Amino acid sequence: MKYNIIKFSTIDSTNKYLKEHYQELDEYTICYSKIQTAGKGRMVRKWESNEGCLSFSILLKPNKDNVNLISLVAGATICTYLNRYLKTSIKWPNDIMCNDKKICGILLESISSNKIDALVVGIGVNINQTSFSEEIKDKATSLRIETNKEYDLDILLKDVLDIFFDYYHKYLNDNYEFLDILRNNNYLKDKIGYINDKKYQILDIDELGRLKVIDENKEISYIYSGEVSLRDFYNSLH
Ligand code: BT5
Repeated sequence: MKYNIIKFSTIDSTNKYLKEHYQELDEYTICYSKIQTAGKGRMVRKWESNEGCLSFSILLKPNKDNVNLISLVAGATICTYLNRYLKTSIKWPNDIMCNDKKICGILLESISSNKIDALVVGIGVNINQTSFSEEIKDKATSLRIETNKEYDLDILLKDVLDIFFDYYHKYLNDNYEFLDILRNNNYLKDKIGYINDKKYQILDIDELGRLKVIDENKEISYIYSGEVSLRDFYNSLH
């Protein structure tokens, strides 16, 4: 698989860079930076990306519907990779968890006029950090904290990209093998969570990548996108 990596030592955000330059860049360009000074999370949230975080973004120009699934492709990729070293699971739709702490976050952004012109998949994986800011220190972890080892980020990036492009090309050919990874490593399974402030029990992830949930009246729904709050679960941990 041919791709091109543009490497920075410091940048504001690798997602922002690809969004600004997508017209002159080839599909499968990767933007990778040692440090991001303004790493983005979803909505207006921030992603802390000091040295030791593997922060990169992938430029895609797919000609396909259902592109939301690409963030699940990215989640399955990181879970597959990290599970070589430790047990991680996917908090649908795009957080990777280890010991009830977040080890990776994913941000899928699209650039569109009439149709989708390009997609940027941003991935931040905590690898060599030994500490986090006060704000997230109780809910973040890194591969190094969990395994007591240090890792070479350049080698790691290549291994992760190999897995990503394997799942991605299968997805382009309608092979949704990556969904098995999500189902078999489903952090939310059987937990009680809130979606838009409504309480559900989480059942599974279906063949379209949707979250299957059941409410207190035993009514089943399928959630396409959104966020699950596990506030009762986390309160019970502390
Ligand atoms: C995400 O947002 O988890 C998406 C993160 C995507 C980051 C990548 S890095 C490469 C690319 N370039 C970018 O600018 N972004 C992408 P969200 O689900 O909204 O989670 C954000 C929340 O996670 C924050 O409000 C914090 O609570 C927490 N958080 C921030 N930094 C963290 C870190 N390093 N580790 C664990 N949790 C963190």
